[in-house]
Amino acid sequence: MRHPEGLPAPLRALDRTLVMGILNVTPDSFSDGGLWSDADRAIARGLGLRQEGADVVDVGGESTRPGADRVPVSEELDRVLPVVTGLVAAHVPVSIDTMRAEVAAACVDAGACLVNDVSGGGADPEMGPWVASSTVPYVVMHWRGPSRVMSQLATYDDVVGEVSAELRARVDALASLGVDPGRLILDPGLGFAKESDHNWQLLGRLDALQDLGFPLLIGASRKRFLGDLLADDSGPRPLDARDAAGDAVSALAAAAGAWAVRVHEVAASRDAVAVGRAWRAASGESA
Ligand code: PMM
Repeated sequence: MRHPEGLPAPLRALDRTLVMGILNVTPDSFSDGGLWSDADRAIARGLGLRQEGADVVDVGGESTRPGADRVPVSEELDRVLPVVTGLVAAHVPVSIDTMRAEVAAACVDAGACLVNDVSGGGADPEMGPWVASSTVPYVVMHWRGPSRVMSQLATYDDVVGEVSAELRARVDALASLGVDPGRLILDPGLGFAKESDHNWQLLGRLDALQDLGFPLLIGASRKRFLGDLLADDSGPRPLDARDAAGDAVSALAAAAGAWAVRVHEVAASRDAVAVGRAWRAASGESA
């Protein structure tokens, strides 16, 4: 497995797709909003995710569900910092899911080992320069605009070509600020300014995204396109009944050579990743 520069040694030693467990410390995230908004409960949940087999726990303090408004930076910090600190103290590898340089810096100072930015540096002009000054890996997710307006931005002639070109442009912008491209991870941003069909086209062409030459992170867990896929007469499949479909995506992403999957339910995704890895190895590809 090709890992990004700056990843802690115990994670670099893993020769498989990593599993990132999701911990949203928000009152309003679409899938787990409100469940872990108290710091002690959030820390307990993070420890639980680690025990289930999460390689990294991704802590986020701002909902990105379609239509969501931004929260003030002080509130985001109040939500995430105690949780990051508590998990780091318990030796859990932590990633911070934020679009703000100030939050990224505070959490990395507190011991977070990775920054996951759904805006790929597009939301905060301070983020790129901060990333250049830091040493941790940085996730550049494909993003076209804030959650409040993103569903209006889901127009593509060639979604795979356009997402690839827009990710490439973000990488070039970061490199021009002095960021070492070896520290970057790319993510197609499933569900972010994407309709269901756009997400499937991106998943079906992970090879094209791999050709960009960076480790890939895939976040499909519990998203609306899985609910739409499994819809029946009563409507889309509810959030809490989408995990088997998410596990299938984890297996297929690992078989395609993804660097990591970002999931709500960790144990089954660990198994799914093991299946994908064996499948890939049997086809003659390295992990
Ligand atoms: N999705 C969400 C939040 N953060 N980060 C990355 N890198 N990729 C994603 O697909 C992604 C993300 C929204 O989903 P959630 O509410 O289930 O956390």
